[in-house]
Amino acid sequence: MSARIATAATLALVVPTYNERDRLPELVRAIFATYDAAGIDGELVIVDDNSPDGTGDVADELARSFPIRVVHRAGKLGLGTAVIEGFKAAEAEIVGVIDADLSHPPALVPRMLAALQRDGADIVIGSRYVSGGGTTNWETSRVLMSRFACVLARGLTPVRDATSGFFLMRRDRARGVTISAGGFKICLELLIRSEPRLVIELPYVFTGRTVGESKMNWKEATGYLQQLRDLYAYRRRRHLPRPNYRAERI
Ligand SMILES: Nc1nc2c(ncn2[C@@H]2O[C@H](COP(=O)(O)OP(=O)(O)OP(=O)(O)O)[C@@H](O)[C@H]2O)c(=O)[nH]1
Ligand SMILES: [Mg+2]
Repeated sequence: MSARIATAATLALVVPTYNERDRLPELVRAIFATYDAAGIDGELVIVDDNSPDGTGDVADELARSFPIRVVHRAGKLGLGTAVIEGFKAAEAEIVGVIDADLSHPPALVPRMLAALQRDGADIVIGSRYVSGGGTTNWETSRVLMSRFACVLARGLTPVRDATSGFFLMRRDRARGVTISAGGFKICLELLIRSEPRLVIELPYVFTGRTVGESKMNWKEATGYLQQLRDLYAYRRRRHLPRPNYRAERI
């Protein structure tokens, strides 16, 4: 019997899903088309929380045609822990997160990967709030809330879009990071607790969800305030220096 030596992929994108059955196939096709076009040896990890709409079955079906690992969790355990579980299930040394609702353009991923590999960044963030970035199809109230959330985080990090759900990082930096109970904004959590030396933001235009239900509610908002309180305390306790930081133009 001949042994096949499997080499780990370069990049693993994690897609956390909860009731995203209708959008997932399009996202998966777009991600692998981007990998192909850019020559990226990439994999995909879908972490589904037993979505009532059957997203988990759709993911299993897609895994027959694409190099996808599917992690099935018993119930809705939250976005933050889904991302951390996805990172653990990945083999690649560079990991990232992209939402399933087509809000984030996979076409930015090759640029993000280059910023990690070429420039030695520890975290690269797809950013709505640096020059060249923006939002479309998002109600003004959501934009204002999102901007306010980012302003509240400015005492923790120089990053303009610290609540972004679209980022890449080195997996070894995420290892051992324990996220706090209210850690819904996983990017912010990792930006502080993984203690990066260099963070880069790249602009993109976010598209508000066109299908499905928004999960934004008061519970999320108060959870975010708790998360901020924990992170400010953590940063003070650890006397963390601010990382080197730059925003790039596309
Ligand atoms: N596995 C898992 N995924 C989740 C959970 N909550 C949200 N997600 C997924 O995480 C991503 C981001 O969630 P969204 O609901 O789009 O959050 P948002 O962008 O802040 O708000 P809306 O787009 O307005 O709903 C999506 O791919 C969701 O399907 C969860 O509890 N578990
Ligand atoms: Mg969304």
